[in-house]
Amino acid sequence: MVFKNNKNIKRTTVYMCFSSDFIHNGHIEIIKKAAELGTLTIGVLSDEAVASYKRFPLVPFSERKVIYENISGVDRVIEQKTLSYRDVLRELRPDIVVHGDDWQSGFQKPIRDEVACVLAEYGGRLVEFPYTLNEGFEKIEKRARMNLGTPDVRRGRLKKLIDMKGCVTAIEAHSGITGLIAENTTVLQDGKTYQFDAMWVSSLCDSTAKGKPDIELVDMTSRFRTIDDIMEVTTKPIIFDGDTGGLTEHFVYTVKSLERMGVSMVIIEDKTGLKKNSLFGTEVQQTQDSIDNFCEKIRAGKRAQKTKDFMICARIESLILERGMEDALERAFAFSKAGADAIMIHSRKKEPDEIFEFVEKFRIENTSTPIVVVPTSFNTVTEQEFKERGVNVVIYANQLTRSGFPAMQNVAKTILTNHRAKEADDMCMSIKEIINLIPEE
Ligand code: SPV
Ligand code: MG
Repeated sequence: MVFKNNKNIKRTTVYMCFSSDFIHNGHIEIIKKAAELGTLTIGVLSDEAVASYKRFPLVPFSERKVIYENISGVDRVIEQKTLSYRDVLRELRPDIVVHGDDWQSGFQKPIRDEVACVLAEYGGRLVEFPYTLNEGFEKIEKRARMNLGTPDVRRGRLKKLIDMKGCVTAIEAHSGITGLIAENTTVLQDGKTYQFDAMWVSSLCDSTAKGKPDIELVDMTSRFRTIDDIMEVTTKPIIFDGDTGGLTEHFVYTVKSLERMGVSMVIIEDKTGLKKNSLFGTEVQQTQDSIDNFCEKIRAGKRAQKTKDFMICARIESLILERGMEDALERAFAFSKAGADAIMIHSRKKEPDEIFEFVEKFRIENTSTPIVVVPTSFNTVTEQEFKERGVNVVIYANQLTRSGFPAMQNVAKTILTNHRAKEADDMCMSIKEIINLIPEE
């Protein structure tokens, strides 16, 4: 008997998810096998999910989607917005989920376990095929990472990330090793992966690492050396703390050098004369620059840069120096008019109220210039709340230095107290761990 109308025959439905921006024969093989099991839907991980899971995608979602749509055996392609399959599976209820068996251990194991639980809710099945390591693919992946670290590619990525995510995070780095922490630390929570988006080369931490006060004493050549150490081992965008920017005549050279190196943003603060750290507030003598002078510095910096990607952020110290909200806002509008690509508003109050008030009032007149905050004092606010209020960059400016230093001091004291190192051993990484921490190429 021939079925003329087979609309009512339900085919087995199959689901797979991909994050890769390159396709190799291993992918094609597993897609072929999955398609043999039923009607195959491919989930392509969104750009934001890929960026926070492994690295910034070199091929955007729209193009990755087209690639998968054109592979034979694929029925349709959808966007999967998180590393977690939960929402997609509850919506599509595929009979089968296909994956390589490599996720049975390691970072993706919780994702796999969740898939198994959700499938169990409605009687779905997990089919795993042996994972094949593809050396060619590994090489391409390595090259992609190297590409992300080159000056032109790295520089432009901060702007792209702000556009993509609305609000990005940066953590301080003052050496190769702190750069690696900023680069590689990943947390998997509720089916989502979290990483820092960028690095902050803080004047406070760069100076502290060199045992010097944060008063623009560490010269630019030395600060650039720190950037270079970090850049050599990382790929994430860099935001540079340019202090006051120095003399306008000097600042233009700083802009050119930073841009050439592949730094994404320099933040300069509207102070003049001997700069002290902002967290001293009014306890020390600090002088705010005039609006006119600082606008001229911004304009000169913008004229000096060569690319569209490099950003100059104007940092306003009015709240730190207790000059009032009106002064802070007047400066913010003047500085953005002078060409500043972003505005940083700083405060040393524990309560975030004055920061929130500033953001709200600034956003009434200016909805597009990114706002940067450094919540060292007002540290109870979550990134989500900052984002909802209109903040675009959240910088964790000094936490690695503040945590590393006491840990080292404690070990030094323990050795001195015991006249040997045994008692300090539990406070230390093992020799094996430290040797393997940084793999040789
Ligand atoms: C830095 O990290 O050097 C800064 C931020 O400029 S703050 O220390 O809060 O002034
Ligand atoms: Mg600083």
